[in-house]
Amino acid sequence: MTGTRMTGTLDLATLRAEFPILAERPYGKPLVYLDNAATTQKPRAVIDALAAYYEHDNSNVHRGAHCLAERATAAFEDAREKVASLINASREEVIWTRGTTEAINLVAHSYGGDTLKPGDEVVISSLEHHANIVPWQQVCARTGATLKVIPLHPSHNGELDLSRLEDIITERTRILALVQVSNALGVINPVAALIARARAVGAKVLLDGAQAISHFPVDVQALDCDFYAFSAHKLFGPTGVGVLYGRKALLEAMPPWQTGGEMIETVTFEASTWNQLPYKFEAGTPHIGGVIAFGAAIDWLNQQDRAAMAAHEADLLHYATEQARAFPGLKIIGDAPTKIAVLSFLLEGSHPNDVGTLLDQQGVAVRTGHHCTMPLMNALGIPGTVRAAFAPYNTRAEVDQLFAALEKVRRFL
Ligand code: C6P
Repeated sequence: MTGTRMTGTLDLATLRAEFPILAERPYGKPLVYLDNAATTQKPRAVIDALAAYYEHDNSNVHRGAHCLAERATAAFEDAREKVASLINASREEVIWTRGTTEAINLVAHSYGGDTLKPGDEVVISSLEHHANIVPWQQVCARTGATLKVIPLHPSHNGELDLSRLEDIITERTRILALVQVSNALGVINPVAALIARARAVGAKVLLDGAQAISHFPVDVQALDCDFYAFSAHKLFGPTGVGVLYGRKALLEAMPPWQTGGEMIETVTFEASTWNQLPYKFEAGTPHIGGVIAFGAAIDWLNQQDRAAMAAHEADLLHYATEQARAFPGLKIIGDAPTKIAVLSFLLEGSHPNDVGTLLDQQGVAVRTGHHCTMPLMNALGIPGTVRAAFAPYNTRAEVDQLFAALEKVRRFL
């Protein structure tokens, strides 16, 4: 098959065949899907698991006195166990949310809202997605705490400037909320050094793992973080499902965030008491089918050779970066040495949105704009970028198609 080949133990033709959407032909052209940092495509196993839940088991969880409810509850809780073992946590430490955004809001409003005081500081970085900025702004405004930002390295290659870290993360720092991998540029942050500094001053650490989780194994114990947030839809699972990992002792001490059914132990008109973990943080009916299908995504992932996938992604990044460097008028934004397979760039004299539209017309799907990182774009002094984000099912032939399409864009613009 054109554009597919074996890389290491990765059989790309077989892998691609598992993703039905890759056979789509937008505008009659073969789909070249390079918007994987926004959401990955779903393998057949995940699509089938979602349909099977609605066809065979559809029921509410934890409350029905019937067989369907038991099956749905068992599959729902099974998925929690799968996440727990994926990230090396215990099941009570895995809270279902709607996504990374909701997971971070939970920590900001529950932990931050309950513990921050005037004089306290929350530290984030210049690379953060809005989801890891706005909740902290809100909670700082409410509690009187101050938000501080680790700046970009002056080279503007997308790395952080750690030269003044000891002045930024200080005895007053209560929370370090940090993106593990930048969605806009693909840069991998040196989280171990940053977490070590946070630990030295007694601060708690939240990692935004939205982009990291799909590119390398995550072990929350080895990372030594207190909270870890990610979304199922960036890890081959459905939208509307996310995970908050929290250290058990912290989750136990935190007040509930959203309240209502399921998260209570007892309710009277005067007062209520809370359910045990993890249910204390899971008010209302969750996205049951989505959670179960995410369990199928983890099963699918566990059957893959993740090392071969990572090697293939590294090859795609290297191959794409070489072509980008040779391409007239193309400037890579965030050309740092440690990156996931994301190529963010600008074409001289063209607005990223125009480039995106013209690529789309040739079947090449990328994301353009500020990537929900407006402060980062401001710091770099640019309106946005064109972002090609690769997944294991992408091929070198697709990289060639991207650059062939870009050549047409360059001539046109
Ligand atoms: N980034 C992108 O195209 P949600 O929307 O809750 O699933 O994830 C939010 C989020 C938080 N942090 C990071 C680092 C992210 O990359 C994202 C989502 C997508 O880059 C959509 S904006």
